[in-house]
Amino acid sequence: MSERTRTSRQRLFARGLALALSAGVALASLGLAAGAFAAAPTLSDEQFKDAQFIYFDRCSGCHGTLRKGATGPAINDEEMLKQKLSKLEETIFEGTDAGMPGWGRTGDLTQDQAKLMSKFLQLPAPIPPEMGLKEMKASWKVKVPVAERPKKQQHDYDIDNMFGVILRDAGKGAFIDGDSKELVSIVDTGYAVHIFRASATGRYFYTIGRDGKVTMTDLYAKKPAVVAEARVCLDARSVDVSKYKGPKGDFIDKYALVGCYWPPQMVVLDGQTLEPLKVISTRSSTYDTNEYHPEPRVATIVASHHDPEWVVAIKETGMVWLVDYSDLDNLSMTQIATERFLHDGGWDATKRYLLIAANMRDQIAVVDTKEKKFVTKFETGVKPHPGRGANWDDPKYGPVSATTHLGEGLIVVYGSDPAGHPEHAWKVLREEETGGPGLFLKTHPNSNHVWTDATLAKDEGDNQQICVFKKDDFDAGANCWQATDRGKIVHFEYNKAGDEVWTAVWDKDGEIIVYDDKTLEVKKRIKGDWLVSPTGKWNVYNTVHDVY
Ligand code: DHE
Repeated sequence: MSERTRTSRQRLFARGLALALSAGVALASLGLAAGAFAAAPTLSDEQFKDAQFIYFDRCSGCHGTLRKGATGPAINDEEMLKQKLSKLEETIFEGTDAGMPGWGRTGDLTQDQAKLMSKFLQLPAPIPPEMGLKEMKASWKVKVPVAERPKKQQHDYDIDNMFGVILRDAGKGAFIDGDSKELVSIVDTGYAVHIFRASATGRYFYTIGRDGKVTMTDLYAKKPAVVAEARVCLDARSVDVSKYKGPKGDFIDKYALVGCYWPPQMVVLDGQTLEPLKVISTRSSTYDTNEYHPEPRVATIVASHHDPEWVVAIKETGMVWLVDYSDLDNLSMTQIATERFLHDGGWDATKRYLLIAANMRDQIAVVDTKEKKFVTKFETGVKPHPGRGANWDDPKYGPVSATTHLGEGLIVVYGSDPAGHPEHAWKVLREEETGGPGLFLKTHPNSNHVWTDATLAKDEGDNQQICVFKKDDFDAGANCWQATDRGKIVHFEYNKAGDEVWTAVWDKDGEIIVYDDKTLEVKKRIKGDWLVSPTGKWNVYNTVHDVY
């Protein structure tokens, strides 16, 4: 196919998508004309539409909407055409040792779907439409106006110890009372909802769906319910709020920020109503080669407690942007060069340093948000993935932080106290094996334990393990056990007191297992037909105060 033909074909895709968007159709359900071209496979419109949905659902998170690569490698259609379809199909079905899930092995794709995807990848990536304030506002709904919301909480639950739990495949969120473990309410969120974040007062819980739908739930209501929602991206993973108190508390619960994967931009919303207020494009150049990147996606967002700022990781360009929200009309921003392929991260114990994984570079990057400067970066292991991370006082090294890894079963502990322990700061101090390649780790200042999962371990059984390390005897290695005989174990959260740990059995008939953090005994197994594919879970107090 000539370059000219390709360009006009892509323009055609874009036009088709834009038209569909104006009709209010979701990205994932858009039907695109699938023309054939020399040497490339042919797909019917229906097949192309199905493949496009599967790509959005399973592949774009790692490989990018435009297939430019990030956590997974770039997928160039010309390169794909050089490969045998049967080989591509096998990779999609079986996965790779580099950490790509085998979508057939996990039961998410059939053999026919893997075959379909192998053909889809030999076609050029369709370019989805843009999205501006006009489209966002068309989707914006205030279900309970601010004036009609209760002045005080309408129930006796301790809001600080409530948990928001993702019901991923149901596109819902559950609110559970941390004391009684009683289900308080279930709300509709976005498709394949990704994370929850609490507002600065803890009154509201915000969710972001993979389809870019953001919702806010009022925990003061007798039965917590969504009070506002909007769709501000076509693909998204992150949301956070304004946490800076300031001299007059001006910014508390004032704004929310959604980070989009597509279009590559972030959106500031009113924190009380979710009215979309401002779009900030992330299209820019890579930190090192200074080349234009068409799809720099927003990964982690962390809200500063000491400045009116969001700390935003721009994945593909390797930049951390400190976005000052004190004057949206005269927006100022500090753009800090770190490392490419930024993914997830959080604060050190003092909430001064952002510790963020550049996962395809096997590094953790450190940003000083007080001095507003890059500090350093260092290698940890194959694809670090800390979630928000874990911070504690090590008896030998002082304040440390840690990460797990997507590519190997390894926990790495490094110094994170440059003021008190400069000799250990940003140096790898401890390395211990976990149960297998994992996604998350968690601890709490009141606990002697650090919990890790092994969600990405290839073999069933291995991915059902939990491993726990003792802070006062880390060298002893992990105490690991198989916590379930179905699904996968994923993600941990402590209760407010720091004496209980909640984890999820991630499958269709999910379960939350609540452990006594001291004895490691099961305290409660929360079950119910409503508990569909639980993944992340957040305690209100710990999320407001960034306790991890
Ligand atoms: Fe996540 C955090 C992106 C797959 C559950 N995930 C994040 C963040 C990003 C991200 C950028 C950080 C948000 C922040 O802190 O502001 N996640 C992605 C992907 O791109 C990826 C690799 C593939 C995709 O297509 O989505 C991906 N994530 C997953 C999963 O498969 C998980 C286990 C279940 C799911 O929802 O699909 C999953 N991600 C989570 C959770 C967090 C998260 C629970 C928040 C951790 C926390 O403790 O706050």
